[in-house]
Amino acid sequence: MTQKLDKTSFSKLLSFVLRHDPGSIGLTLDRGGWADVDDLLDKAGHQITRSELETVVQTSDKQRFALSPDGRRIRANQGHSIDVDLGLLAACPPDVLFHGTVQKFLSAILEHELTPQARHHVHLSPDTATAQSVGARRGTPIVLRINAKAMHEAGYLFYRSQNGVWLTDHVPASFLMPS
Ligand code: HQG
Repeated sequence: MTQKLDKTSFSKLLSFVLRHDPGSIGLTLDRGGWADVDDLLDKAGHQITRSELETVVQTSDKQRFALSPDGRRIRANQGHSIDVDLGLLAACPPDVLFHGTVQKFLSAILEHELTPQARHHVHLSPDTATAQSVGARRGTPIVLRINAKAMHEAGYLFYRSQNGVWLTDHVPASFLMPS
């Protein structure tokens, strides 16, 4: 009998497979990071139905996933460590963006820069509340303020993912603003 997964567990499985390791279930993504939905459901062992998958996509608190307009393909909106090209266009960021982190990373960040670590980009939030919750995943959150306007004017590129996360390659410490 096929084992069923609750929606949170399936969302975590989806994040892992679509962002980090599609090969773990024998799935292949195209260059844009898209997977065939039927293939995904099949390779995930039919632990979830198509309509449950659609509910996971629609109700994901951070809108982590997108279905193609015809509903036949799915991809993660951001957060990848594998090499995909989301086709995002550079955009003009708000004047200030925020990054949630924790104390143990602070000295490395302040001495050097914010770096993407395992992901493609540094993830920046448009508001402090979101940055707080990002940092809180790791402990007591520290919210850094980034002078995105100055970075943009200096030629740094910014991208806005489909779910409203701002992405950039790195943030030199000189663009961090006092909070
Ligand atoms: C830190 C979640 C040492 C950085 C969230 C962060 C977000 C450094 C960690 C999304 C550093 C990387 C991304 C440096 C940065 N030295 N540490 N030079 N530069 N760091 O998870 O931004 O739920 O890759 O501060 O909500 O925490 O997955 O990035 O603490 O939107 O959809 O290195 O992931 O979304 O951690 O989170 P991450 P993040 P999902």
